[in-house]
Amino acid sequence: MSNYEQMWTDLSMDLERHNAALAPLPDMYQSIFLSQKNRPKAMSYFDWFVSEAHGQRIKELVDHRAKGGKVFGYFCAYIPEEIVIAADGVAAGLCAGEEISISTADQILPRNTCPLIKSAFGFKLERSSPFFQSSDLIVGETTCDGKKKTWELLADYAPVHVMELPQRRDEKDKELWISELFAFKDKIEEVTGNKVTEEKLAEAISLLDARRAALKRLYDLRKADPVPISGVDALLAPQLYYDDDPSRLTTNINALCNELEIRVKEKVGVVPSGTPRILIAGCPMVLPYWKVHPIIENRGAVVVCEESCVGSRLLTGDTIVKGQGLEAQIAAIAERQLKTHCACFTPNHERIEDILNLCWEYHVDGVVHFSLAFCQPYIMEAVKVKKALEQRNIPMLELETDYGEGDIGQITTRIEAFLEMIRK
Ligand code: BJ8
Repeated sequence: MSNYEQMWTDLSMDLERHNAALAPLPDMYQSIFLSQKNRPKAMSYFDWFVSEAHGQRIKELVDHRAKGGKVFGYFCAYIPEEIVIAADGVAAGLCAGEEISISTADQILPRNTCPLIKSAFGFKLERSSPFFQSSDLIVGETTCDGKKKTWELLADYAPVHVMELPQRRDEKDKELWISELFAFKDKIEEVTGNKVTEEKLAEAISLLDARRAALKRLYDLRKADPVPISGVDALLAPQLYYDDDPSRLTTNINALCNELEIRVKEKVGVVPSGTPRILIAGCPMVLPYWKVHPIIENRGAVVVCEESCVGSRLLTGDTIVKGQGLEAQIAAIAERQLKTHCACFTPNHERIEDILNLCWEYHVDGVVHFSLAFCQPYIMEAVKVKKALEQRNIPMLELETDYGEGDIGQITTRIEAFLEMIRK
């Protein structure tokens, strides 16, 4: 990584803070990922990407900008990457998954703010994220209250564009979202100086449909018993979704799936058939947040699916364009996106149905509902999720946690008790 110090300096980064953020990762990666037995060979690409996320990937963004291209930093599955790509821009998921920057954010943000928001805000404040430092524009959205108010504060430190995401899914809400997509297109055209044409948008739509299809293939393979890949390895694919080059990631997810298909055919699993199968539902686990999966998987269970925006909520299918022109394309993007059932919507019975379906499709023995601390939408929606699961006799463990290590002992004890109960 030291080869990149000049690049990070040129991005006006605080190298000391950045090095402190990176320092624990190699050991953590070794103990969580590389020490696993029987890993698919194709995971080597994911290992490479994680090791080069702040190196080679940032160099790609720097090179893109040197040629006049623009980079758009974002956090949410609702940000339409298709439009960015159609204007020859790059969308880059911003750093928001580490505890180290939280103390900096705490100097400004209220204590009861979720760690995802605090981590991101702190990274921007202390200039320790190369993704933030490479972004020409940060794209926010009106989802939870914490994010909504953070964009206002963040605008003092970087240019921000906020998309107004409706909180319901009626016709008038869909119209509002379509108008927001058009406003976003105008903004992207203004920043890049490039026109979003029907041809370019069609290309971008098929590029991202292909990436979604590859991820769906991977998730479908996790339905097998025995399951051919550990949950923690599989989690890397949706984590990279926000940061990697879409075409390269699609190729590498498909290469992984080719290998897993052989395993499934030959009934080769990472754990024996009959191992308790866990669905994790709730808040996104953004790179490099790997706190919960290893606790579950080191205790004789396996995570077979994540119902999350770093998981199955990305699997909204193909973008079905009915008709000609940008209007039809943008309406199709909106239609597809609104299948992402975020807890910021109300009512949100669709998400409960999704979770029930996933339990059935993935032959799940128990659900761990994962909420980040102070995330009102997911913490409150857990009440309804639990009730629906109880009616179907599916056990659920409710976890509310943060990015720190302070509660690992307590979480481990609760997960052990939960798995014990499932095994009886
Ligand atoms: S579409 S889930 S990616 S908003 S954890 S910041 S909700 S207080 S992340 Fe999300 Fe888009 Fe929805 Fe998906 Fe707020 Fe909760 Fe924090 Fe959250």
